[in-house]
Amino acid sequence: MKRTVIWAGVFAAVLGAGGVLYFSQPPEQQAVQHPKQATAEPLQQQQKEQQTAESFAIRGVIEGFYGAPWTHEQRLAMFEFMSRNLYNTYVYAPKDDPYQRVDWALPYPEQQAGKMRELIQKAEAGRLRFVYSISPGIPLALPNKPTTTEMYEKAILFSSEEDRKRLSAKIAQLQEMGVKTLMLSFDDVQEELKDKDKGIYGTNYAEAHMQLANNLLAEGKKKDPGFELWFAPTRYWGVKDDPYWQTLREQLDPSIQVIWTGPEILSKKIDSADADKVAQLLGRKPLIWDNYPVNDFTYAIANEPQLFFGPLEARSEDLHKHVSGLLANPMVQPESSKPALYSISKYLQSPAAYDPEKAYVEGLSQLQGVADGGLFNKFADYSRRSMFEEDVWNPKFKALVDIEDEARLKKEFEELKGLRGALMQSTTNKQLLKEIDPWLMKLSREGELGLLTLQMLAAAPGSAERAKLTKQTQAELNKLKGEPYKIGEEILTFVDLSLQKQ
Ligand code: LTM
Repeated sequence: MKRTVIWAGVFAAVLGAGGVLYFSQPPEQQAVQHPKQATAEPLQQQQKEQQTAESFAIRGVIEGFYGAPWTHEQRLAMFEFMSRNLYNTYVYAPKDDPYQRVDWALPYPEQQAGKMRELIQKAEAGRLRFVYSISPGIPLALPNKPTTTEMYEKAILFSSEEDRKRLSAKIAQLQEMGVKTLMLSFDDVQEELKDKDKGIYGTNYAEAHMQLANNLLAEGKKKDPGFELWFAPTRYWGVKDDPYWQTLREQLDPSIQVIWTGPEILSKKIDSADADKVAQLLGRKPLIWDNYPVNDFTYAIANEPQLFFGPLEARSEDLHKHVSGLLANPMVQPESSKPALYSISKYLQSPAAYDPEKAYVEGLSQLQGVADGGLFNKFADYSRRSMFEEDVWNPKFKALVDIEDEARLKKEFEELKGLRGALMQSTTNKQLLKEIDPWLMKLSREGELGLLTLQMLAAAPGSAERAKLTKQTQAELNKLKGEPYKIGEEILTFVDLSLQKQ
């Protein structure tokens, strides 16, 4: 299979922790149990208590994006958020942390090991299973990041005893730090082996992957019988069989969880029928790696950075019965990810009762340090475009345009113009403000452009005034269209349409 780089096709239960618990109450009363104070009970036992027949068994967040990894403090804040919202799994997989990818063979120096230990302890105290992902393959080249000779040389040589020992030593260090579940990740690695390995495995790199995974599972279990291995295959999307999947289902130990991103890498829709087909092909229920609300590709591929505030959509309401769980890959911006992650937590707790719009509104209201929710919602309402709805308009704005309510449009644009200043004054969540600032600036300028457009429309057709304002509006529109941060596209479309009314 030939694959063009990146995030491959973009261009182109457990019942894990011990099984689902069925309660005797009717489903509507089967609310997922809220976390108690950490107790001496083992984590798996505590997690079982939060499980119902109506929820996904694994409810996770995977820090799996390209770009600056979250800081230690951001992760701790995310753990609190996750525990509050009944997630039970966090996967450490930042693509740009060298220790988990390019420098997989290097042990953590003592200071970083200390931080990692703290992270693992805090996760467990919050009833979160901590999963560490390690990715020793040859990284795939990205549009802005070629695979260098150094990266190639550092990648694992599967047939080298020395390399296998270095990997085992790294995993032993992780186990000593408290890692009980390891994810061996071969997503976004090259689909070929180093020359020396080719002599042993030929071109069947899948076989090399499976053997390594099975050996690591056996080794890990020797140290800790409770050790689990998860696996990110090189072919991690789609619903059709493929030689890699064939090797996987024939050779990979059946206890190993295998991740799948759905029919696509960025899947607009994930349904139970597809999950069933994939379960057959993988020889086990897949563990969904859901690429929402991740936004790394908006930087690297589209070069139009975008924030995704909208709720999760288009996942089947009985999907929890067909997969082992779901891990959401968030945005580079941790605070801004929380509204979408809130919606995902609602879906994971009770997919049949999930209401995206309700979850969207609630998710925004849960943001900490936002004194004026109305102002923030105004911002978020212009950040609703995503793979789910690529051309959707903010419905409140659309209503004003449809009824041609000039006075209210003017008010809206005035509010947008002043939005940045108003939010800066009323919001104490500085991290959130810092994250959204480039988009906030653009939206405020779109507000100004909206006002200019109304002025233009008010000038008499054919007049010199109208001609002057038209020129100014067009120039400002071109400028804003040329700027990378993407928000409020519907305003730009409105301006475009207004210019055509000459
Ligand atoms: O999705 C997977 C398994 N791998 C990568 C992610 O690391 C990346 O964040 C997303 C979105 O760009 N796409 C991938 O292919």
